[in-house]
Amino acid sequence: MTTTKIAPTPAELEPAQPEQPAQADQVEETSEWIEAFDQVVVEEGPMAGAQLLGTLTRRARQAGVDLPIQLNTPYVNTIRVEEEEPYPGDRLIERRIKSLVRWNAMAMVHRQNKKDPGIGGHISTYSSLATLIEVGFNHFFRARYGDDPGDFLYLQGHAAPGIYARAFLAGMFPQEQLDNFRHELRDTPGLSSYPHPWLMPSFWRFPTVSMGLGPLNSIYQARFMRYLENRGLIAKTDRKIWAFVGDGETDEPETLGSLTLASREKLDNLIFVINCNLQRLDGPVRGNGKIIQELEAAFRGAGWNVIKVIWGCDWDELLARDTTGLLVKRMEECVDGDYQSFKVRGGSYLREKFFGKYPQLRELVADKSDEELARLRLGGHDPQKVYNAYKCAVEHRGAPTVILAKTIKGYGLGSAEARNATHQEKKLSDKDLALFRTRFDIPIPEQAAHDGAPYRPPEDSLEIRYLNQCRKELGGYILQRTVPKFNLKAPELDYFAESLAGSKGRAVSTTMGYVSMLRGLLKHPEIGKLIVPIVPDEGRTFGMESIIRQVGIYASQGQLYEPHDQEMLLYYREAKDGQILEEGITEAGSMGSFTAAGCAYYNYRQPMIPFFTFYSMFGFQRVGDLIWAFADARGRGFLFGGTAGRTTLAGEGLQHLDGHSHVLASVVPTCATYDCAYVYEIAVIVQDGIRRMFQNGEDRFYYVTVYNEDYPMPEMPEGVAEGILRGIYKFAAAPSGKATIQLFGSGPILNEAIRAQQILAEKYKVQADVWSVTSYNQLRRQALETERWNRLHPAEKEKRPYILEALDKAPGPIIAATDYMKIVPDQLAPWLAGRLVTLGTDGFGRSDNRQHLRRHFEVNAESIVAAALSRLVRDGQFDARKAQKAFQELGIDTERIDPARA
Ligand SMILES: Cc1ncc(C[n+]2csc(CCOP(=O)(O)OP(=O)(O)O)c2C)c(N)n1
Ligand SMILES: [Mg+2]
Repeated sequence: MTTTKIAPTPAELEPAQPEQPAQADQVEETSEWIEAFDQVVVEEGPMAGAQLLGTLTRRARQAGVDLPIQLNTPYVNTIRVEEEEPYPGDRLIERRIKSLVRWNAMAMVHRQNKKDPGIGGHISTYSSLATLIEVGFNHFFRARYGDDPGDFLYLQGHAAPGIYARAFLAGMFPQEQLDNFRHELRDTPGLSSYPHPWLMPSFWRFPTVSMGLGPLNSIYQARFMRYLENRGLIAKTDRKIWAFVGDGETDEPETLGSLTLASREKLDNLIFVINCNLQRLDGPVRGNGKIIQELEAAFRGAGWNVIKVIWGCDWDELLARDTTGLLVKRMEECVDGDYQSFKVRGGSYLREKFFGKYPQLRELVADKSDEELARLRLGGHDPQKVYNAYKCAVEHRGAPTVILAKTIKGYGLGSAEARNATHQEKKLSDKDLALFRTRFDIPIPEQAAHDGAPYRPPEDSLEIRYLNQCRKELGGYILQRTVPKFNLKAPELDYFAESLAGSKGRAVSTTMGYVSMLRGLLKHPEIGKLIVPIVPDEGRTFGMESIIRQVGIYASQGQLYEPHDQEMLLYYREAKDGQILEEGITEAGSMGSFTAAGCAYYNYRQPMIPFFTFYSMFGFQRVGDLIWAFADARGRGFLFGGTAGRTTLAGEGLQHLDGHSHVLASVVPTCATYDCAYVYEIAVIVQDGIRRMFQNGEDRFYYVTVYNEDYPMPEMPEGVAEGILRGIYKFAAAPSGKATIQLFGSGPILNEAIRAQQILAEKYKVQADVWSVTSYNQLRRQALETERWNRLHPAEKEKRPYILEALDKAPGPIIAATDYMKIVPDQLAPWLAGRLVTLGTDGFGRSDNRQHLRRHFEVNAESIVAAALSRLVRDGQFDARKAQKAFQELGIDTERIDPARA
């Protein structure tokens, strides 16, 4: 049997030189080995070839041969031409549709910038992405699986114009809306710059424009889909998550940081498509290397199925005709910076610099004109190649797939094509517009082309009918966000009776109280199964062992080992239908799960109630952008910041003591923030939160801080529920009933305020009321709202903000003490003019115990008393010398360094 040739052997490439016999022998020997190998592959198939190599590799390692780990394949397409299937669609019509989408996407940005210079937008990203998107829309992206919404699309944010242009062709937007791209605040609806569910709630589902968040969230989404399936909450379907990612975007640690989760969990419902146009904003992604090869190694190393789509069909013929192997060699020699120059400088340059390096290659293209060379198509622009890659990806089982598709940034944009500055192009010159119109056959008059007029063929045109028919076959138009009506009823407050009853004198922490409340919620007959507890390797820190035992940790493979602590009551239980998502040490990944769960009500039409509990210092500070995107996505759920406070977490120090997460949380418009002193406060907030988010369907979420200081939890006093929710209630009136001063406290510092109340009364005959302020932020928001109304309605009776309503006639100065920065209470300064004195924990944390930390930061009872007396002195209500004496009694060092600077 004769062997079919796979590629030339070294002997053929480098004929033996008679003067170097040793080297010649080697070349000869290598060629024999290769021929033998080829024979195995041809006669027994590729699997046999792989096995043989595997055996040889093991043998070599045993023999001490130091083999480099090889994660790269040659710089050619992964799918061989012989394996390709013919394209199932009508290429001509699809090209027409794609051209129209291209035109409208470009024209939308061009026109808007002509009309409103500087309004911005991007044209070069979508132009590189068009084929990758169009093949998907026409043949792959499923809109529905039975009653469930279909595939999920995470799209490169700045490719939005192309997505809008397609929606326009599909008849989803009228032309006026297209005319209002980046003009959202006009009389008629506009289009947001990027994918923002908050701004376009019936269109976008996944905010992606902050680079890296889309890929990360898509991985955790794919995992969460499996979680819901394995827990029997949704049907198992063949649904896919498609994440379109920029090659520059892969520089973000979030993009590549969780790849191994996807392979470990065998997420074959996940497909990454990386648009390798070799450029980012400023210039080449890897001018001196090859981003596709780098990513191939990274993804293969992480266990992904990698499909490279580098060369279009035009190159197949060249590769087939090249019997020297020099073409692949040349492809591998060139770096991305070269490839960019080949594109920018055109056909003759390509001939000289690429093919011209070897006479055999120059000869290979001798029959082609420079124009033909310039047009040799890349894989990512070739529907045939893209279709086959998608097909393989969709059919691949047991691992996620990444498609690395080589494209050209600014494809078709004339002089902007592939140039370093292309990312920032907003307008085309008249010449380029004319070229574009001709190249893509846009049937509009020249003047209209110069103005960037949109074009949509008639409804009964071939193009529109084809486009709609494809979508119909795939279940309908996919870019829609709809929110079903749910029949979910929040548990009544009675359900939380245990949390409301107090601890009967036992010293417990709010964290313990919260965890036991969560345990109760998990047992609730209706909503228990909807709760998704998420922890980033801090379960024990928060005392969650009992929950681990109760509902188990989600593990897609179940528990394959016998846990060493199996005999113990609270053993480490992993289960296929486990409910807890124990994410390991990744707050970002946990946010990915929180986002998937918090948006499940529309993505899966199955409301889920996530409780993500984390070290408060590693929340907003570390993953603030993911939280911002969660808000954009209209996510619902509870963030619990544990080990909170700058003085309550003893011993840990500067990087752990959180005195500012409430400042950071306050910036997110849909985040209601609460700093709780007692467990009943948490219960009231959680009960109401479930009611508002999941029963009433409000787009909001919660940030609640809980602490690890143990103290007795009081029973909930009568009539305080509304105050807890709105942000303030009187906790303890002055002993005499007639206060001259008000003390505000939050979290564990409320106890310091209570102690201060006693000291003031007993030692200095000053009567104070004590208030628990659960949320300065909520109070401020309500006050701002009231103030705005007053401002806009000067003729109407002025309304009073809730903070003033709540204080009513409570007299005297207010000393507000918090375990957070002073800016937190200071949010209320505009309404408490002249009355507010704030004590907070500005400055870096220290390692010490609570007593010393509170003295250092001046938030202990003694400091509160001192602040109260000092203020009374200034108001002429207390004798200055007595105050000074009091300072001494209280141990206040008046000359020590300001902790804010210490
Ligand atoms: C976190 C973040 N940093 C910076 C940006 C600004 N930005 C928008 S697009 C872009 C370049 C994107 O390059 P690439 O991912 O390769 O996408 P391409 O446009 O080339 O397809 C940058 C830096 C951003 N959107 N998000
Ligand atoms: Mg790029």
